[in-house]
Amino acid sequence: MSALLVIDVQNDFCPGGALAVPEGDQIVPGINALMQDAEAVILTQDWHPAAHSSFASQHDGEDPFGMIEMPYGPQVLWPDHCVIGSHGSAFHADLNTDCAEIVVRKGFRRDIDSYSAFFENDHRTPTGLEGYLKTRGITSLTLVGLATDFCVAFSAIDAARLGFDTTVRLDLCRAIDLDGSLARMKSDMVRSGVVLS
Ligand code: VGL
Ligand code: ZN
Repeated sequence: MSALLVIDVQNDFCPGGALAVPEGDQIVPGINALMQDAEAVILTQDWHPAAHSSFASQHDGEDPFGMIEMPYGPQVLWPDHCVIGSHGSAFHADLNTDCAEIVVRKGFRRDIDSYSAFFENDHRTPTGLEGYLKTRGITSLTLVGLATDFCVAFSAIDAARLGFDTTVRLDLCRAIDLDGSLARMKSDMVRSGVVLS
C-alpha cells in the first residue's frame, strides 16, 4: 500500500508568510489533484512554541538564516514561523485537508527542531510516523510540499533509510535554497535511494 505525504503546506511557507518559500502556493492545486488518487493521505504541520530554539529571536545577536551549534548538532536559525495556533501555522486555505487520515505535528519541543516527519533533528527522537505507516501496511511513499531542501528532503531521506520505497515529486515541491542547500539535498536524497521525479 502507498501513501501521499504532504509536507508543511502552511501559510508561513507561502508568499506573504514569515518564512515564505518562493512560489510555495503554486503547488497546492497539483497536490489536491494527487490526493484524489492516493490510497492514503498524511499531512505534516510545522508546529512551534513561541519561544522555539530554532528562532533567531531567541538568541542574542543572531540573525535569521545564520547557524548555531545545538547539543544535537548544527542548526539554521529561522525567522519566527509556524507558531502553535497562529494563522501562519494553519494549512494554506486552498489545500484540501479533508482527505487527510492523520496530521503529524513536529517541532513542538522548545529545545529541538524537527525537519523530518520521522525524527527530530537529533536523528533519534521519533515522531511515531514510522510505526503508524508500518502498522497500516504502507510500504511506499510519495512526498510533496515545502520546503524541498529542508523538511521534504529530511523526511524523504529518513523514509528511504527506514525501508520505504520513496519518491519525491519535485514539481510539487518548492525550495528555500539557502547557500546551495537545494543542490546538496537533491544529491543527498539520490544517494539515500530516494527517487526524484
Ligand atoms: C521548514 C525550516 C524551518 C520546512 C520548517 O518545512 O522545510 N524549514 N521549519
Ligand atoms: Zn520550523
